Amino acid sequence: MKYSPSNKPMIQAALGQKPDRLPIWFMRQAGRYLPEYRAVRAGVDFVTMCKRPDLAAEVTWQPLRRYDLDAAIIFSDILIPPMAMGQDLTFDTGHGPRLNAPVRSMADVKALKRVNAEKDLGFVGEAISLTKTKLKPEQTMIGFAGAPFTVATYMIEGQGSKEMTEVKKLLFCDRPVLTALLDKISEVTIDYLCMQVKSGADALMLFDTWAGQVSAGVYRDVVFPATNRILSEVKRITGVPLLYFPGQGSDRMYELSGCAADVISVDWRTRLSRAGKILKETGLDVTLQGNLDPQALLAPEPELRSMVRAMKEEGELAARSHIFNVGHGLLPHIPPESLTIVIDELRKLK
Ligand code: 1CP
Repeated sequence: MKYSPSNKPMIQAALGQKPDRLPIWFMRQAGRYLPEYRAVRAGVDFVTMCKRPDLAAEVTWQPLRRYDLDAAIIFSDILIPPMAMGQDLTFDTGHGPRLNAPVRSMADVKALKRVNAEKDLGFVGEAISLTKTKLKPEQTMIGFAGAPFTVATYMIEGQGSKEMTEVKKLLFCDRPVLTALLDKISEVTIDYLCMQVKSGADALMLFDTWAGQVSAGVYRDVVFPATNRILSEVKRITGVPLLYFPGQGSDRMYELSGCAADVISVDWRTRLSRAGKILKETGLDVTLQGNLDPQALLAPEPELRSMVRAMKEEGELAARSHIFNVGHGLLPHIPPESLTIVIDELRKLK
């Protein structure tokens, strides 16, 4: 069957149309809160799961078997491209991701491998093609990557970091190294995202989880240009709808003028109505995605239903269109039944 973008509520909403029903998906909808994910993960390390299209597709499908969702997001990680650039990626239990050989000098940036997206990251494309074979025509296949600054924080620190001291050292004492790294990541990411579209991705999301760690001025001068270069290029080449998550807080919303994304994903700290207002003042007519606090999924059913109803009402007024989501990724301790309740409430409303 031929996919027609106009049949997909999520694509319609992303482009500012009003679909027949509110599109729903959840960031990190594949993951440890699902027993069936933990069962697959028990036998395999995380990187192997990402590299094997059969396993990546299987865990991507898992939430779609349980829930009435409008989108699948390919199971992978924002740190897969740095691996192709030559850093070893490991996930030790109890720790987050680790990348060896941190990038901290111009020589380190120059030593990074040139990446051929089809050859070196083709397993992600294969996982996307395979996943799509079992999606309904109205469901959207989302591909993704990390935005350059967020990916760079891991490449520089070698792991997740609260203070980001090594990143800040480059930012304030050796900025050409940081910008050279951002350029390199951007080039790889453009090819990587285009390859995902060739493999079947209907929409793409760029995650800038750590964009809130710099001042507004640094964001505007250093972080955003690298991000927006990717968004503009990928838009020009592929034309698919683009979603951007600028991390936590509302301040970044003021800095997005000229942003080439179709959808801004809002974290739960900012009201959708306020995000919409700021973005309009910035000159952006975009769709909003979000923004339930993932911990709200712990709430008793009546409270959860009422929060979700209020969010839908707010989303309808906040922007040209709304895609329901959490404000950040689902957490491992979330009861899977809570998602059923959220979806049931939203579908009852329309
Ligand atoms: O132990 C496990 O099974 C690993 C847990 C896990 C999962 C399920 C990690 C480790 N990554 C993922 C998948 C993942 N990561 C997806 C898949 C699709 C889905 O949403 O269902 C996506 C989109 C990501 C993106 C990602 N990885 C981001 C950006 C979005 C966000 O949530 O902020 C970031 C910052 C990462 C790095 C990462 N990978 C994994 C962890 C625990 C982390 C965060 C580490 C840190 O806090 O620094």
